[in-house]
Amino acid sequence: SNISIIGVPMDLGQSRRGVDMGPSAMRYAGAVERLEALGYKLHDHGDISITRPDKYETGQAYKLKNLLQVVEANEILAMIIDQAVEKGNFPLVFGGDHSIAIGSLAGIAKHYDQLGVIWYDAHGDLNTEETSPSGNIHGMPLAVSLGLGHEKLTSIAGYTPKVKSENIVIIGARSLDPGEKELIRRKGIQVFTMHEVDRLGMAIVIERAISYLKPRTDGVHLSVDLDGLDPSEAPGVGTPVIGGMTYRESHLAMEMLAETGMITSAEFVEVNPILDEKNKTATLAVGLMGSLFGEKLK
Ligand code: DIR
Ligand code: MN
Ligand code: MN
Ligand code: MN
Repeated sequence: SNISIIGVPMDLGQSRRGVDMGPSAMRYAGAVERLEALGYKLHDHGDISITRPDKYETGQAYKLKNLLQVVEANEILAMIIDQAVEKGNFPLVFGGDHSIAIGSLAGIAKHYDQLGVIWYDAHGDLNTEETSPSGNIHGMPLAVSLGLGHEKLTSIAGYTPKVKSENIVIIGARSLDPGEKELIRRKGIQVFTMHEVDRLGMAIVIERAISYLKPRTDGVHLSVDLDGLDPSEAPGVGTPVIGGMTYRESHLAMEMLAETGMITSAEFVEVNPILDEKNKTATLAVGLMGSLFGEKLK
């Protein structure tokens, strides 16, 4: 089968520069060769071009940082992904900060009646303009995809919502803002925090995620924020949170998902080579891609 790779070299959805280099760091770490070695045919769409905000612009026009540039990038990404899915390819997106999940889901979700989402992240990314403590759009993509938040974001690709709250599973959360917790409770979103990962073990967490999503979805998008892993193993991220998932737990998760064959698209985001140690985090991400695409099964 075919994989469409799309790089999104954008760091405008958060405040620390450097995640815009994520796609080249993952390519440099051998992503394309790794997947080709597994027998996939790769279509590398290259990186989409990002409009830099005018640095002489006086003040922010919106509370949300770089809103117009983030919207533009996500509209383009959604279009490219839409075409990739149309062709029957597996879309694999290299971020970029996590705000690019807005465009990924916008491009994918129109092809499914019940798209599932697995959100592997230290954070919930469920903030809206009202609840966000930072104004950073990378803390909002899951809320936006549920149809909540700024209209310029929710209307990307011309329809809303992209996903339903009952089709979402969050894994690895350990830093949730008050508004996010409220939304999780109100919508009954399935969350396996680090407490559940510790208590149940990753194998059972993934088994439960699979048995929850399998009967209710017709495709599942996997969104991997590298800050879901512990910063000791994935130091090259903008917003590290202590106490994360290990290298081994993460590989187990990817391998178990590979066995089910239920993942239909994926993205790896928030790799920041400037904060990294010798490209360790991008290399880790590429290893996880190997497991997700069935290295163990070959
Ligand atoms: C925080 C941080 N919840 C915010 N979010 C991050 O700014 O909304 N997401 N780092 O990945
Ligand atoms: Mn995130
Ligand atoms: Mn749909
Ligand atoms: Mn995160």
